[in-house]
Amino acid sequence: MIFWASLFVSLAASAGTPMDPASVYRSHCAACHGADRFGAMGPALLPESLERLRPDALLDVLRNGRPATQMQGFAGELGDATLDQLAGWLRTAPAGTPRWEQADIRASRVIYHAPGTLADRPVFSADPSNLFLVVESGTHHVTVLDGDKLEPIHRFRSRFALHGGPKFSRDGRYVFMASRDGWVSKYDLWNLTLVAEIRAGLNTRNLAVSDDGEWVTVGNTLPQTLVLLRAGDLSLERVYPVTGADGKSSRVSAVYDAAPRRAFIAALRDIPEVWEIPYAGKTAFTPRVIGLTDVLDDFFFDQSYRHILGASRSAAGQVIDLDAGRKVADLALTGMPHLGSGITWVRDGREVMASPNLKQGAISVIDMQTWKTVATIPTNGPGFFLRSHEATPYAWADAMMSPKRDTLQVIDKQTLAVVGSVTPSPGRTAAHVEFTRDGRYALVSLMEADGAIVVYDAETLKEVKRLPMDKPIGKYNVFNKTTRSSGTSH
Ligand code: DHE
Repeated sequence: MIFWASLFVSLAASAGTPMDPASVYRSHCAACHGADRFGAMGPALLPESLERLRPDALLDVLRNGRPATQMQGFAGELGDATLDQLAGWLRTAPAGTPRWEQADIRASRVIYHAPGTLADRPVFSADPSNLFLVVESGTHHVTVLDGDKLEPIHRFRSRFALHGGPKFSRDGRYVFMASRDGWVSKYDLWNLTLVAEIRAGLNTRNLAVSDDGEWVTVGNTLPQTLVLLRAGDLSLERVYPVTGADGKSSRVSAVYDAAPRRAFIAALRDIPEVWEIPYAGKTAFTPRVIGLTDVLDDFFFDQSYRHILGASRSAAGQVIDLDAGRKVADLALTGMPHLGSGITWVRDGREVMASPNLKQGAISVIDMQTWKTVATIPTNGPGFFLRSHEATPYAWADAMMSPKRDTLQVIDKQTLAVVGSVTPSPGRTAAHVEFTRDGRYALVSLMEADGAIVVYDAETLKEVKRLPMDKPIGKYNVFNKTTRSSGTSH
């Protein structure tokens, strides 16, 4: 019966009469992407999940499939009109609001190794504190790299579309990764194996791990929740509906661990509030709500985690004093500063923060005492990431949102002049730098399907090595992340 229905849909659709997209979905997509479009073997197909895919890119996948995945193309089977309609339908919300309740979260949890069942020392000889995790987005894999030998020691499949920085436990043994589809994976780097996974939401921004290693908080956009998990076995502790003082609910912009405050800080996208959720002491887990005059789409903490430098997509930035619970200064920023990629260093005895800009070829440098912009460094074009290390005099900036997306510029942190550049592969996107533990080498992602991690000598800017990778995006050094290096994100 199902066969005949599906055959009928296929014949009619390929004959040029556009078919009802809901029935096409049921007959052609549901088996892999779930009857509810929440994802199964394939990723979720909800408007939130498809936000990042351009219309022509979505149609291309529907027509031609995705190489090296189970996703087949339907161009031979379904006509253009049907595929157009299907693409449009996938971008509309399902009839009822998608729900992902506590019971769904709990039921999704998979334990691969119970706590206490794996060896308490690394199963390899490489220095565990100088490992890198490289997220390869091509076919969704993660490579573990020995940061001394600059060689891969392991590679494993990840959930679909990991995004945001993986977060390490303080001792560097465990790493927690979030996928855009809401999956949280806990990986044991010493034993090179997955420990547990849970689906905390249907569409997730990022996650944070508490400094004491006890808690993981996940910030979601669908449903609009913050989810608190026990870090040990990823069991669910609590779900916070993200609802503001006026009853309006909000997507989460991002959640971070503010270690010196022993608290998670969540910025919200749709309501002008910041939530501080303490994880130690008498008021543990009860959010303290700080009202703002504008929402925060993107933000940066100073090294003490007392101040947030935040920006909304529509307006200039603001500085929020978390102790005082209010805005203390405006930031003179234009374009779309990517504060989340900001870094700090000391220049002329004063701490400065620098942020790339997603809309302008400029790096803004801000004095962390006066909050004034002390310089705007012109670059090749709008870029995503800025990186440095305590042991190098340079900061590296990409221009991946511009025609010069193949080149990274190297900026002297004292003179603020561009003093060099690298172009790993002309015409091909290169971005996101992370340094080895000692700051001697800079690793750059050549973000292409047949891409690479290109290793540069951080002093001479000469290429040292090229490690082939499948569309590598971010890479994360255990030491730099766990010691909260001021040259990288935390
Ligand atoms: Fe990201 C981190 C938001 C698009 C690659 N990105 C983050 C974080 C946030 C964020 C809030 C910090 C999370 C953390 O570390 O816990 N990113 C956003 C956006 O709002 C934006 C512009 C639109 C969106 O689709 O969500 C966006 N990001 C992208 C991309 O298109 C990138 C280049 C490719 C991809 O994989 O999606 C991308 N984002 C990254 C990377 C990090 C990241 C590699 C981690 C940087 C780090 O070194 O810590």
